Amino acid sequence: MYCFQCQETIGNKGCTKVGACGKTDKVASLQDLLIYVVKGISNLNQIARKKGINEKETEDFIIDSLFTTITNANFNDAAISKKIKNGLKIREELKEKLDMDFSLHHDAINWKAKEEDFLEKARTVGVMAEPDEDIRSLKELITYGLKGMAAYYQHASNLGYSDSDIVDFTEMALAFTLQKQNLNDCLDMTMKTGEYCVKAMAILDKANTSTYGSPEISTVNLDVGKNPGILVSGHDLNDIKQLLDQTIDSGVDVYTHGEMLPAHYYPELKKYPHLVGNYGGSWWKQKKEFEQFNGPILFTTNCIVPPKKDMVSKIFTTGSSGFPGCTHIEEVDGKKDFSEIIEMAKTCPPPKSIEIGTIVGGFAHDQVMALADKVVENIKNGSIKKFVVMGGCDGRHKGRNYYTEFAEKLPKDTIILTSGCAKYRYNKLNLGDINGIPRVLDAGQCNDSYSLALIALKLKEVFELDDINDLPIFYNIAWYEQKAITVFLGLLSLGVKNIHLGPTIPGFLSENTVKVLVENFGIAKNGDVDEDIEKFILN
Ligand code: SF4
Ligand code: SF3
Repeated sequence: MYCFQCQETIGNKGCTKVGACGKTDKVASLQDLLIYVVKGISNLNQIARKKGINEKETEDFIIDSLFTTITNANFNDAAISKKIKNGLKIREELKEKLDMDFSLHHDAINWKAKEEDFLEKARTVGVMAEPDEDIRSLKELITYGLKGMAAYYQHASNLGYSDSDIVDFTEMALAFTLQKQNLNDCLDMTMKTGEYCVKAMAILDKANTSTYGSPEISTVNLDVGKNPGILVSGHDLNDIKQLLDQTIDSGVDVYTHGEMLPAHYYPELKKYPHLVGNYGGSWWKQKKEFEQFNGPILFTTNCIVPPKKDMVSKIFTTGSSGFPGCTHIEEVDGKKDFSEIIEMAKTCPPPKSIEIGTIVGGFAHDQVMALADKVVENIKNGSIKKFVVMGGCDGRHKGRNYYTEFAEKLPKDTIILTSGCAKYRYNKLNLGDINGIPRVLDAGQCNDSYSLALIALKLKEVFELDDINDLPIFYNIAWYEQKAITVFLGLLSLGVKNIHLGPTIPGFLSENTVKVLVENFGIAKNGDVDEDIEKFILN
């Protein structure tokens, strides 16, 4: 295996024996093959589209496969093998429909092949198959942006919102990465990917707000109730909505975990009285916290941490997520039947309280726009001097203490705009408010970083600025997995410069790629807390 797609990659170079995330060599190899099959199918589907052939099954396969390979989403080798077989069948059907002779590299393997043949093939198609370090770096940057886009697109599509243009671009960009390329074309494709990252976040924003209403400022309980509970993790709001419907009057409460916290902000979800609170902290603390929860856990997406053996039976997965031994809930005719989880919850003791108090969130674009006059007034009278965008991911890396310390040491006239699970580093610090405006404004999940971009664009308009970079905003983004790359590319495409990334610069970026990003966009790694505050906040 050779995997360097996330921030935890070993030595900031690559995981080669086993993933720091817990991914085995076998799972990593099968994921490589799945991505390769998806790229081949994308190539074919581009030709098919030109002939007026485009099947929803093919689009769904491309999106689901990309999502499946996101860090901490799916560790299930059998499920990934099944997806590969399905892809190879789709490829055969496409070839028949096109009635053309294609001699693609992966023609040597077909859906009837054994798993060992898959693994042998996988060894030849991983990231190292591209020999040029810089081209490899950019091809992977594009692919990771597409993975995050696919995740956001799938959530939107689950709510009935789709845009073939986004999938068409995804296919085109995937096919691009299969071909021999030069540096300039790779850079152009990277920027183009950024534009589509914004489109994918926009369609998800539309899907979520049209279906569940615009997020409202909401106070979320951190303590537990007396009923048994089900803990829902991941990012898919359609899953938690179906579970909430199925648990009405069941005597079972529903809690959010990690990135599901923003479910509490949506009117159509917060209305359920048995959605009682948010349990625990960020994803990487789950091993200990899940045991204390007592009830079953439903993963709708990433981030799964490989559980202890005795917890496997209590963990359920759905959508693109998976873990060997955990029950996977499939969708049948657009519906998911969660009765097995609900019945299990009824036999479990209520969750153990691990914290008390509340947190406030729900500052997505509509809420901040509603506060716009107040915000502008506070900027004009000098009460608010600076905004810091601190969205992104959390993770286990020791250097992430930086973000807690940074939030604590920020001058009291700064506002933190956040989204994603990065917020768990500072959202319980009680940083106070500025004339009634909380100093931590949580827009929601990582995909809601779109809200942060809209807020910046609105401020630019209000202050009649020509350049978004003239705003008093400092971007200090924490990354971990590929959705953060999607957000990052989206921000670049919107013209945002001088983004600071941490706790490490992505290991998949070659020295030359980093140089290009530094020269053209002012990208930098976060540094020392005091120095960064001095340099970027006080100046
Ligand atoms: Fe390593 Fe991250 Fe890949 Fe897991 S996803 S194998 S931690 S680089
Ligand atoms: Fe977090 Fe996994 Fe990225 Fe959605 S849950 S932000 S890391």
